[in-house]
Amino acid sequence: MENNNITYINYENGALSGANISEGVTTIGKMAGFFKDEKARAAIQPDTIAYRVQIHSAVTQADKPGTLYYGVTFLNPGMVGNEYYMTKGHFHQKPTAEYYWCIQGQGKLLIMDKDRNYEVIEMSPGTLHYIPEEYAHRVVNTGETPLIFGACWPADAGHDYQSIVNQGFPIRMINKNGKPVIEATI
Ligand code: PAN
Ligand code: ZN
Repeated sequence: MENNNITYINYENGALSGANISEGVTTIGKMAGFFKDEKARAAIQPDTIAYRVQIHSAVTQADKPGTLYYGVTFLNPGMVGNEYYMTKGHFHQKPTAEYYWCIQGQGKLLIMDKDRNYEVIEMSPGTLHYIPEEYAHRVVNTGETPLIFGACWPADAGHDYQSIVNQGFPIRMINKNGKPVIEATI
């Protein structure tokens, strides 16, 4: 029996239910400028869901230092041209670290510092990732099933998407002969 004040985590698929949950949806239509092949992106039905994020918030004031958010992202499998579905990616406005952990699926975590030094890190069920402060982070689903990952970050971090729109990441994950390969961004 569910108690109204309790939040539950489904340990199979990461889904949250119960109290204090909100959900955000990012469609392919909202991702103009993020993929290499903008023509291919624009040709996809704009309400096609790239990913959903459930957020648990017990925070009454979002910019209060010391508070936390907990989120779970459900990143669908799919391609835009030959590029895998991915999250937009962002820097935190305040230099704050974040934990990611993979619950289901297969993919890559891309991180990049201000000097555009980057790393490509394997994500598979059970992998835990500490994203240092001042590193942009993006997740790419290179598998054929949803990539589901949890996250926990300071509620006052803020999200800077504009730097990513302007400069992108130095690399992209491309499907070449059925395998994910790293391609340098020109
Ligand atoms: C995550 C991300 C989530 C969606 O909760 O916000 O995976 O990715 P984008 O925000 O890049 O669209 C997180 O990193 N929070 O800080
Ligand atoms: Zn973040």
